[in-house]
Amino acid sequence: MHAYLKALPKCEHHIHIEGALMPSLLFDLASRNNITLPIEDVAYTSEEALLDRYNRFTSLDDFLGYYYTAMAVLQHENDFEALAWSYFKKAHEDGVVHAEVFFDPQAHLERGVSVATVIAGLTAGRTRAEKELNMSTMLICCYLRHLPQSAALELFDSSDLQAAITAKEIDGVGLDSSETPFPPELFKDVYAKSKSAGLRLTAHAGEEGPASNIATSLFVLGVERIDHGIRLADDPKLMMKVARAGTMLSICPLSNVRLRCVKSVKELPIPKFLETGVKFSINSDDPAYFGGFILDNYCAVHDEFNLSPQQWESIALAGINGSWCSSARKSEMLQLLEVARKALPS
Ligand code: ES4
Ligand code: ZN
Repeated sequence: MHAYLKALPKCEHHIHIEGALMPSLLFDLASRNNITLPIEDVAYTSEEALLDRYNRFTSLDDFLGYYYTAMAVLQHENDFEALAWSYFKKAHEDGVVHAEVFFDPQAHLERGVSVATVIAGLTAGRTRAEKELNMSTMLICCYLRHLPQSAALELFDSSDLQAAITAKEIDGVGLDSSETPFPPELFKDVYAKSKSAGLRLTAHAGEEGPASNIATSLFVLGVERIDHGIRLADDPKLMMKVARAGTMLSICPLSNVRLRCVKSVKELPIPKFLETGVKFSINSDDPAYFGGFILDNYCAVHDEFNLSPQQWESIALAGINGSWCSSARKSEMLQLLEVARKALPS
């Protein structure tokens, strides 16, 4: 089944490009860019020590500390291109045919790296992936919820972001970082502006926070997709509503385990979502930090729930239909799905 899962044409909708920064590239860029990582933290003494620390996150905030610290090594356009390319190469090996990639411009702006630099590097990586790997890719700009909405509005209004929107280098916006203290409704205005600019909308909700954050993301922010959303199962009425509307969740199993949102993959409401007809895709979130890329996440779900090939096909199909690419690209991916189905040993 693992070979079948690898061969399935997969769409990734929940990958933070900064979360794909493997310790090897992190140390490499630190030395190239003369960046000193915090010497008081023994985790930064070697790749093994760092990976070991990544294995022991106590919460979303504990992880976010490492995630924001590591970004210090990303300084130049080339660094962002190298990071994006390293992710696309690995995703391609895992059978990803379409990737919608998050990035956190505010976390780079704070360090004096311009939005134009970040987007130029990521766009170069995408161009290469589309040409050399035949992957379709999109870019989703995330607002950081631990910063005030005024900062998100400032980013939205900046000439760099406006230029990227005009150049169609950005396809949508998301909302990430620490969820519990910063509910979705705080970002109502910047979401309304983003929608008016023709951007697609999604938001992290129901990861560490309650199901009510899923409802406010849908009905106050007007998102068409929910990132994580595992707490949806706590509210059966809302779950039925989401199922009927066909709204897709982008679920990240290994992330949820590593950040202690659930004790194990077994606790994830995946069978319930399948039963109720809630659409979802399976994703890696921050693969450098959570012990696996997308295929590892597919395999972890299979090992726990032993899904049938038909169920896997329905998950891959939901991922294609829930993507933000053109219908022409969706048709190509549906054909690839048909090829994978025919190759399935009966
Ligand atoms: C994130 Cl796992 C997760 N949750 C919220 N915000 C994030 N940013 C990067 N990874
Ligand atoms: Zn995420």
